[in-house]
Amino acid sequence: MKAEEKPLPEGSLERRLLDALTSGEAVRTRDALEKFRRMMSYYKCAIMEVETKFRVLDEQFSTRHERNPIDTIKSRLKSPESILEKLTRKGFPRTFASVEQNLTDIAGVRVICSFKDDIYMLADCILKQDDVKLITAKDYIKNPKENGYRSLHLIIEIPIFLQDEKRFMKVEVQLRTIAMEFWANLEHKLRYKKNLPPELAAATAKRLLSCAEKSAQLDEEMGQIRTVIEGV
Ligand code: 0O2
Repeated sequence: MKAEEKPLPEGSLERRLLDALTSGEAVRTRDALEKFRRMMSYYKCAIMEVETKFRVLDEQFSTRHERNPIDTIKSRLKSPESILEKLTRKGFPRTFASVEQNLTDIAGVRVICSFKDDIYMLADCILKQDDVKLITAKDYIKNPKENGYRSLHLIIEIPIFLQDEKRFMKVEVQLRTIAMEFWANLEHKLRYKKNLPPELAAATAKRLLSCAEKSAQLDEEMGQIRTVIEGV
């Protein structure tokens, strides 16, 4: 025999939870969460597409020229907190449409190469592909940031093919050498050290700038040595 269902006592935690979950606001929250998950999954698919493009190029170079231009590929989806922080900081509306229109770095793919020349060679190969559209390019290798930061940044748009639709997604591609990655990771740590005394922060930034320059010289020289070795 089915036990008779007792109504939850007014004001009890269970009752309040049930009311909250069935309220209009909760339904809106659930819908928004579902929409957010779907949007992020499209960006995840875009990351997969871009990673594959780079892996295919690396594989082809490995068989054709017996070398791998890519050392590592690192990818990330921007966190919900960073998305909200960036929308607020830039004064954009905090809506789904605004994320897709205004933010170009929800999906990020970082391609790390041993040699600087391979960065430009890979960027060229990717941009020649007929399903890749270049939105913007920032060459922080030819024009390093004041703090010494170097990398080639491309914002590209690529199609992803879903069950019943094709969507165009933007992906930020950062191409850099192992030395540039090493430097950027250390500099990133400095940026988030908020309790560093100002004099020490300034001195460290100066040392980092000097390291960036030495590191760029090392990249240059290693590239020249490779050209000599491969030319023999
Ligand atoms: P995360 O966690 O890596 O995503 P904006 O993104 O609006 O602040 P902008 O001009 O759109 O700036 O982008 P920009 O300058 O092309 O660079 C964006 C990303 O490049 C950063 O993302 C970093 O990953 C990297 N980057 C740029 N400048 C520096 C730098 O001086 N030092 C280091 N370590 N990384 C840098 P996020 O969103 O800051 O972080």
